[in-house]
Amino acid sequence: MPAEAFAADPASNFYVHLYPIHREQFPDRTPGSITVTGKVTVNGSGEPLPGVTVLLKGTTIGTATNSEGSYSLTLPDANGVVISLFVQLNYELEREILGFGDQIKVLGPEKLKRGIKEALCDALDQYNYDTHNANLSSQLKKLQYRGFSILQHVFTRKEMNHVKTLLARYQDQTGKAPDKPVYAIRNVLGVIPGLGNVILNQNLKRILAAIHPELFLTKALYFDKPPASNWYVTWHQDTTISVKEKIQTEGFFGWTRKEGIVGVCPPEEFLKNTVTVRIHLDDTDEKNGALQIIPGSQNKWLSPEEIALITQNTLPFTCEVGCGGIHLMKPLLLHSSAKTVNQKHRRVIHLEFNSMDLPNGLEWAEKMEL
Ligand SMILES: O=C(O)CCC(=O)C(=O)O
Repeated sequence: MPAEAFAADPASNFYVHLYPIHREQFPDRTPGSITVTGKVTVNGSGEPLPGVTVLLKGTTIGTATNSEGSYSLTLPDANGVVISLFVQLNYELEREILGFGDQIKVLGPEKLKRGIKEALCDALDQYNYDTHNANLSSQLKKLQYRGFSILQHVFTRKEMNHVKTLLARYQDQTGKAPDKPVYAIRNVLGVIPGLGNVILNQNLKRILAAIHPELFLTKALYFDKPPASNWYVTWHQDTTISVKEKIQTEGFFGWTRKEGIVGVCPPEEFLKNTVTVRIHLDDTDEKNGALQIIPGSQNKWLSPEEIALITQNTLPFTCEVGCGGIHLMKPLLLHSSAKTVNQKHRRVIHLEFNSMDLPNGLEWAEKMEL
């Protein structure tokens, strides 16, 4: 997809607009093809611009606008297509009407560039999500058999910026000194109103429903590794859940209370039923503390000796995830992470989901239905 999605050269009045087109914008398409329609007008007058060439990028498939400035182009349907619109007439193109299927957008001149950019970014993010995650069921099989799966582009840049703004505002309001930046926030959806609406987006809900239709949220944490509060964790499995109150119950042990949150190790079946979703707010790789994991180690609770034996004899996998991507993981998967070494943030929202009710009056601390 082109970064130079909108380019205009005022000297020659030569305009090139490239639009990524997303399949789902064409609900009525016949399988195997997309019909793209549109209209080009001049000088904001509504006067049609005939004879404008509309081409499928990189091909000779194209057409020209008719006497009413309209065009209709049937294109082969891959995961999406890019079209180029060439206007080589000696007019100032102030207004245009773009038609994607039945959807018509009218963009005024002052908003033209911003509007196109935003529409492009959203369409591009959705296009990227679709192309990277076309085969969701095989990605979810990986979660089952290898204990993890990485899905890129689940969130748009706009959504990620929104999340970062909410987090920064929270940090300002809670008065954390800049030299002691926040490295963790417990119950993050509870303490930052509005955050849940952004992160439980349609893409994530669809993924969760495909894993299990009755999943609900049980825990939400925020982690960063800011240079001034950098940290690491050694190899471990996640073996605790958070509950509202301590009630002694058979099979539940290792009770703790941290910042008012009660933690406990539940029977293994609850951990096996848990799905962890780590939403990455920054591009993450081994230089800024990406999670290391041992694929396939998620099937049983391991003793310290077993953990040492496995981690000393297995090459770990580094979970590189882009901003807006998610890392799905089973909590018993062995994982560790190093300090950042490049001064870059590594912000992650860590969510846990489950579909099982707790016994004996115990309640999930942060339960939220989807
Ligand atoms: O985010 C990390 O680097 C590690 C977090 C972790 O170990 C955990 O959630 O158990």
